[in-house]
Amino acid sequence: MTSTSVSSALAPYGWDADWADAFTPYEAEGLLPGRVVRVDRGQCDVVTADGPLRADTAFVTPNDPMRVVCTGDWVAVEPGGNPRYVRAYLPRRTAFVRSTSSQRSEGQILAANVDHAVVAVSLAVELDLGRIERFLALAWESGAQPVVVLTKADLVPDPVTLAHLVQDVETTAPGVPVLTVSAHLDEGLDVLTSVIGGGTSVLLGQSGAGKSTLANALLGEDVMDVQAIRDVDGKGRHTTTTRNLLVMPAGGVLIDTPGLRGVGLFDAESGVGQVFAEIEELAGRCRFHDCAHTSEPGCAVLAAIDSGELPVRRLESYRKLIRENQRIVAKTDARLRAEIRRDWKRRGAEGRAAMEAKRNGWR
Ligand SMILES: Nc1nc2c(ncn2[C@@H]2O[C@H](COP(=O)(O)OP(=O)(O)OP(=O)(O)O)[C@@H](O)[C@H]2O)c(=O)[nH]1
Ligand SMILES: [Mg+2]
Ligand SMILES: [Zn+2]
Repeated sequence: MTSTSVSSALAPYGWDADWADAFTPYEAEGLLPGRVVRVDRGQCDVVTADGPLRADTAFVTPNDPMRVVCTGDWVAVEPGGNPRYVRAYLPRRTAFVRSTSSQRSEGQILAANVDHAVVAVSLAVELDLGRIERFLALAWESGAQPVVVLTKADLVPDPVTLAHLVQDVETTAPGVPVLTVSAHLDEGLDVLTSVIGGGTSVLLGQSGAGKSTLANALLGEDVMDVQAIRDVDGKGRHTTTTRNLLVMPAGGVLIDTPGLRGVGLFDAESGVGQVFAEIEELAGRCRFHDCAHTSEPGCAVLAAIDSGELPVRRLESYRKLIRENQRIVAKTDARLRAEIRRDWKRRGAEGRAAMEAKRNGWR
């Protein structure tokens, strides 16, 4: 297998010169490069230039939830063997991590090497701005560019109502594009197609938000399972159970994920800061640099609340997420956190600059 045929086979999956560079030492060992399209219980499906194959992850997953190979990872796989093992994964550029619901707060990596974190929010149910903020904090923290997609727009036929909902989400998500789509009416899909056309995107959101329906609509064929939910109560049934990575016909790669009931923050301080960028900006103008924005004189945050510029809900939500994050950080082993972040933190900043440039292009 020559490197040219490897790159032409894997380019649609996002393989580029930097990945090829990172892979060089493994190539010398005769290992195959591939991208993980699905993981389940110690096994993963990997797409390689030789075609799809199944490999065992025991070799790279030593009982540590943070070192688990996940969908989107680029890996070095043994060319044969039964079982065939994944021998290493390449340093991640980005990773979407949440804390697990367990009492011992551990991180769980949901997707790796993602450029756009697409948060799907159903318009069939009342908007939960706090939940959107939570998803966005993790999305920013991942190093990917967040995008909010309001799904099932056909259920809000009144354009004025729809515009208000979009505006509510926009004020909740500074710096984040907010799109509306209807998979059923085939509306808004073209804009989303162009957003996800470059790089890898992950679809995140609650069960029943319409992620798989959207993935199918973008793909133009029914690959992901979709299940009718009980009317419009928004309670999905967790139809998608494993993450799946799909190559889109117009370019780009899309990872569908199973709906998340809760997304706990995991060491997401800078992500929280980005979600509440306007509050952090205001805080910079408070008279005291350690202002707690409670009753201090010269507090720019309180002034913005008084003038109606900043909703009280936003400030409360900001405080809540900051506190939650501090609790998680206090409970988690510092070495482990450092390890998780090491790989993609620096690259995330570079990636964001590039994506910002691109975003300005299509907006
Ligand atoms: N009215 C309307 N319903 C939609 C639309 N897109 C999806 N739905 C419905 O929403 C329900 C859930 O859709 P899914 O695509 O399975 O949701 P999901 O986010 O993948 O759910 P999980 O896999 O459980 O996380 C299904 O009944 C879909 O038919 C849409 O554009 N309009
Ligand atoms: Mg699904
Ligand atoms: Zn203040």
